[in-house]
Amino acid sequence: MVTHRPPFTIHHFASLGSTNDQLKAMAAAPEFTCVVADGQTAGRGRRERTWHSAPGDGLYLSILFLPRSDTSSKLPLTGLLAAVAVAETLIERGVAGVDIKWPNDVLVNGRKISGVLAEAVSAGSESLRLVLGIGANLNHLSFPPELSETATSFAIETGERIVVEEFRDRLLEKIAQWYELWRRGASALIIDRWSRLSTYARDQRVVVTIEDEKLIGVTDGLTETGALRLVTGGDVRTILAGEVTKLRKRISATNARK
Ligand code: BT5
Repeated sequence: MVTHRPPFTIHHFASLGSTNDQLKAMAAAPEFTCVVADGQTAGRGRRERTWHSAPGDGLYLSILFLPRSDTSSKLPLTGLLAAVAVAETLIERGVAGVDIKWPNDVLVNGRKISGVLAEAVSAGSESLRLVLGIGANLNHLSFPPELSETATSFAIETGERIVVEEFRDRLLEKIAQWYELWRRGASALIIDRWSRLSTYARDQRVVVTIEDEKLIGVTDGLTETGALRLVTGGDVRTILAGEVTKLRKRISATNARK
């Protein structure tokens, strides 16, 4: 079934392996094509991790963007803006305790409710093909044992159910607004909004795991391309990719430099 929600055209499926894979296979799809499935049998996270995709309970959505190829250094900001849009939609629907963990995880009271998988699939001469996949736990009342301590859902947090399409459409409106700002080069606005929504942005003691390396430091904001600045000892490291975990209490990055 195809639904139009300008600028988006949504292709709905009852079940797919992965909405990202389906959209990638639609080679001639125009910008703003979306793929949504009620359930996924092979939902993917980053680095070939799996995304638990219980049928009917969550939003499993992929969006195609065709940004100009000279914007490639700013591509990480599209993941950040997706997380911002998810966080805003949750807050608007009355969810308390919403946070964003760098770069794109949305948490509620410390548990993950949404994740983003951004994949740049090919570089043409003038535009890139970017598939932005978003998974959000909405009406789940429980999770498999391996996620029971770390995952949450809209229903668990609020005690209420939400119509998946209603959440999807509001989220898409917000993504369209933020993407338009991104396209116009308003990176600072996105970073500012992200930083206001995230307790990880500044003065947070964290351990960052990059492959086999572990860095302990204090967060000190994002660069203009969305990388995380980490103060470790006297150095400031720019983290492009890695797993961030909070360590106890917050201290100021200024003190961490001393
Ligand atoms: C992500 O990866 O968080 C990106 C998830 C993107 C899923 C969407 S659904 C639509 C589209 N189609 C796809 O195939 N994927 C996208 P990552 O940061 O690597 O986190 C994955 C980890 O989160 C797993 O290893 C689990 O620990 C945990 N996890 C898996 N499923 C979860 C869920 N439903 N809720 C909370 N945590 C989950």
